[in-house]
Amino acid sequence: MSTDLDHARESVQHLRRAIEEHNYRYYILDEPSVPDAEYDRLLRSLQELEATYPQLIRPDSPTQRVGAKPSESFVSVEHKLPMLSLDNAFGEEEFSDFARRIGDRLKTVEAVDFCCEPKLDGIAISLTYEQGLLVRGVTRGDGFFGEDITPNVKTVKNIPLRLRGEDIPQELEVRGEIYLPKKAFETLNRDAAEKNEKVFVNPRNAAAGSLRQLDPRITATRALEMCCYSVGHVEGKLAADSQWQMLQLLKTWGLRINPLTRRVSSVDACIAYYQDILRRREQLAYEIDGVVFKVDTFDLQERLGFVSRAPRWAIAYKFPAQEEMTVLENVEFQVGRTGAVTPVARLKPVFVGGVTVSNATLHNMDEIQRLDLRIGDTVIVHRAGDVIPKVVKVVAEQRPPDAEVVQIPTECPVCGSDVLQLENEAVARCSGGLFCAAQRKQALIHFASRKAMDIEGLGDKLVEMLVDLQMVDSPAGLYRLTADQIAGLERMGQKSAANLVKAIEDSKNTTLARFIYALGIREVGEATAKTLANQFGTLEKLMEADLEALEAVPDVGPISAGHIKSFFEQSHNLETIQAFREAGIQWPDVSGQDTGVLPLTGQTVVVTGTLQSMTRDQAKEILAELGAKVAGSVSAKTSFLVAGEKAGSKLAKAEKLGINILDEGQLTELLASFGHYPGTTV
Ligand code: 9MJ
Repeated sequence: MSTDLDHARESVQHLRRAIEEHNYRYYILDEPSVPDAEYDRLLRSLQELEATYPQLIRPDSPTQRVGAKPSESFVSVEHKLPMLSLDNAFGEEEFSDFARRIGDRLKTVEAVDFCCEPKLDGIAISLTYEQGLLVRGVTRGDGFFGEDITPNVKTVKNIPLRLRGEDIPQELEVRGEIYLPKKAFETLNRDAAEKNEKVFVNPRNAAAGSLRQLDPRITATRALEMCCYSVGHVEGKLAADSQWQMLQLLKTWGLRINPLTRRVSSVDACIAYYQDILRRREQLAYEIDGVVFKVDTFDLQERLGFVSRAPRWAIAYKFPAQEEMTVLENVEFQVGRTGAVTPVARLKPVFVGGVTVSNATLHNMDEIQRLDLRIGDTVIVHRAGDVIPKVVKVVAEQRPPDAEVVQIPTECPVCGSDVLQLENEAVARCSGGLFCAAQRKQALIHFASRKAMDIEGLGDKLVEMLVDLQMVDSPAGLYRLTADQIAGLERMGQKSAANLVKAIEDSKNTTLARFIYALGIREVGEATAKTLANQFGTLEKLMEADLEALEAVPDVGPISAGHIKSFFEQSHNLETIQAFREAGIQWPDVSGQDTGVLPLTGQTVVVTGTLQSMTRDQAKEILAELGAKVAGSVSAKTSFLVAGEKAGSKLAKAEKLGINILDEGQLTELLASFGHYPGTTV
């Protein structure tokens, strides 16, 4: 008869095999097949079983070492002091347990200061400086032996080859994390995808892959950075009594430490720090997966000591995982405004990045092929901040035998028209045009949107109803709706119906730029619509423009020029425009078009912060209509920045680049000099 112990032994063996396999994929192949959260769960289950049944612990259990064996391509070096790992806390309760344990051991938490550091998600590295000179860079490896990657480490630009400053110990081992900033990761992957080379699943794997290059010239092309957070073996005197002092010392020697490091003196302040860093996570230039709290003073650290492989005086308080595993239950196809047929993943609901996710974007069929995705597959879903969740990887070894290949439909799932894929285009499109209810709905939603005709109260749900009930078949049809018709709809009363009819009526007085944007011409966004309105001045001139004239417009390339021209060549579009005119849509002609020079032509402007006399969008609109190019971010090309209250990073960047900055008063003066006063429109 099998006992609990037998059962536990079996589970332990199973977990060890799985963890060893993940270690190999992660450390040796740089290609993990499961998300970190899943790996952490496996390791935890094993730790818990071994804690309950200590007789099952073996010296080679994954719980008994820090990582996997170093690769054989580099020389293995023994760390003079082992590079230990940190215990993790998942959730506030586990963090409070950690703080309580410290209090119990020291008989107080009142007098304990904590050093708080963001937990970088990179590769742990040890640097050895002799007489201030960098002599060695070694990976953590299994914590006891690592790989000597000195030539690669020397290519990391923010690692000093020689330390500066005073009182440097004759031998100093500094530890920290080498990582690839998010932007550099995206660029690296984009370039790799263009060349059909392997893309990395996340910045940490990209950093690992970059450091693992046998040819340091390749490593040198990767924009790696290092941030330091501790010292290892030291010969000579280290003039610091605490983690905080030590970090300041490292900084004076020219080593980078994290500028978000803080020292606090209560457990509540630690929790506030965690929450603050969690809030800023998305804005940081690099990935972090939690924060680390360390008892600050070295004498208290010594009193607390270590348990097996981790210090008792430190903890990594992890953020909710941004990657999780789930099952792809189906792939459905959605039809967008321009007919683009986009695959959407329907997932078994999974909690990731702080919310339950059941849909994820798949972009296009190329993406499905690149991922080799089949229905029934176990997949890794990534969700960061407010961005749409994304399927990043298939867990190939968990593919069921009946997993189904995804086929793009040959007919539109909404209207049944042919789905066509043009050469050189990644997306397939429904050829139904406004015959397709999906495209009609999206065209209406776009037409009514705030930056287009701005019809307040005409939301997505209402548009769906109007199209489904065949009350409106094109944007021009909106202008024929009566209050009685609308009042008959679900959840619509006489009052809201009357309001909507008024909003539709009010939208008839618009601007040329809004009208051009509302037409929904491919590749013509809000900014291009404004430029076109400014350049051509009247709709007639725009409709007559040939490719050459269109391409002469700033920001209009050959592709958008082609879309604009063909839009105005299609008879159904001309009929629609005629219908709008007949419905009474009108706008004033744009002045100044004859010379093509408006007061702010040639100037690139950025608007940031909160303005009092107008919204940011209104400010942008007026600036654009005065000829300025309104950009989203500050660069050396920015002519001036308009900074309202609570301006943040854009203001800081403009100051750094020495760019002209206008406050709201100066903006109002500038606009007034061109005849614009708050509350008026162009
Ligand atoms: C990271 N990953 O940012 C430690 N870490 O301290 C920080 N890691 C650490 N500290 C002792 N900030 C062992 C690991």
